[in-house]
Amino acid sequence: MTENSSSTLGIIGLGYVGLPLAIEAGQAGINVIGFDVNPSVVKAVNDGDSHIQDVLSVDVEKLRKERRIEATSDMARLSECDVVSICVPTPLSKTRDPDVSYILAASESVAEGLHKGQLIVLESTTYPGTTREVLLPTLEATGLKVGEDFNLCFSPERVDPGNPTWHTRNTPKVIGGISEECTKAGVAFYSRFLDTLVPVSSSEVAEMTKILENTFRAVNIGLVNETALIAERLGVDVWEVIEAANTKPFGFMKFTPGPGLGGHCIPVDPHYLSWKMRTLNYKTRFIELASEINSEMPYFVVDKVREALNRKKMSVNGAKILLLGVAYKRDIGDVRESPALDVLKLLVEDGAEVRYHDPYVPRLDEEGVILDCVDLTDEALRAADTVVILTDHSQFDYEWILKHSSALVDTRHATPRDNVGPDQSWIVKN
Ligand code: SAJ
Repeated sequence: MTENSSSTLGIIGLGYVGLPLAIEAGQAGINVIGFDVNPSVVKAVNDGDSHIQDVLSVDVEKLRKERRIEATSDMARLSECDVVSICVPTPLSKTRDPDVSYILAASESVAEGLHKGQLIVLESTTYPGTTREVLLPTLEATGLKVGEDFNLCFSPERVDPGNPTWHTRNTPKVIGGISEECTKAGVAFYSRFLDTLVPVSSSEVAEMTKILENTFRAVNIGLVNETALIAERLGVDVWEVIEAANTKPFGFMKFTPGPGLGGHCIPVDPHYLSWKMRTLNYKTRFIELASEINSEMPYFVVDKVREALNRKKMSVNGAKILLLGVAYKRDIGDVRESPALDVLKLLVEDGAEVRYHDPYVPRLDEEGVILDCVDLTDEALRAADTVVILTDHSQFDYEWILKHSSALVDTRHATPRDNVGPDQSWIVKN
């Protein structure tokens, strides 16, 4: 089933993981049916439009015209697919526990249409054991047997939104099955349109690989944020320290401090492992500590704003503050878990009049924050009692921003500065 070119790939979830995967498979001559519960996403794909920043509409339209790709909300059509890739969100619940409801819903839909010869692959980041403990029972409840009637694997997505170099096709793809037969089927299929496959011995190894990758980032970002808090107290410029450490040609990997940890992966995924280990009576100390420090950074930024205003004999209450960048990282428009939202809420709570400009975010409507983007003009900069750089978008003219701001807090070391004195580590002008 995975050998002939007529095979059909079903992708559940046409987000920043599912849509790029659909394009790569379609361009390799595989027929793709995209499944999404969001009618506007389904319509966009069927109109030949892309709703994902890293995917060009022209690529969607070309595949649509070639009848290589279509989208639907009708999950019954999963039975038409030889391979199904599940790319649904894995958020945290309100109590910071894994919310695998999307994975459950998807696996139930897959089970309804499960038939002999199908390959099912879970790509959503989750705790080790999910594929075997959650998906497998749901699928085998149909009476079909894994490894004989169908194959089941885990293969973590490794999409880095906005990355100009690494894309779905050229990023090595780890894949681990419930059995060796499953892994072989997964490798055979994905090798048809991805450059490098990395088979591992089980779905748990593949699940754990992804969690390690993202925990590695969360912990190192936590380390560098704590280094910033330490440097502050020692009167040392943390950015100078990091640049100097980064000259070490081996054994060091540069991370930079910032306003906090954003995105729907790094702040979230490690907590899937924490939760799993709590059920096994083990405390994942590095994950908890990193989360504690990373969550402290928005408060640190607000303290810097307060300090900048204080130097002008002003209080936060009543101050006009302009935030530059609200996306969780540069050159994208995603605001999920963005620390900018925490900074904004804290400043508003203290009575500040907050406005924002972000070229990628025309309107903020997230976590109870509703604001329209203001134009970035020299008047807007001058009108602010303090300007705060929260996201270092490449298109900002930092010299011009520095020139027209009466006070400037830079949380990303984006503005050119002549001296690297510790008092300029964060407040670069006031
Ligand atoms: N951040 C820092 N300091 C750093 C690096 C990042 O404060 O040195 C912040 C960012 O500003 C952002 C957050 O951490 O708010 C996450 O940044 P990220 O660069 O990890 O970006 P994500 O979450 O979009 O994508 C990551 C992928 N990024 C990289 O590998 C560079 C990758 O780990 C995963 O493929 C992806 O999460 C995922 O989907 O799991």
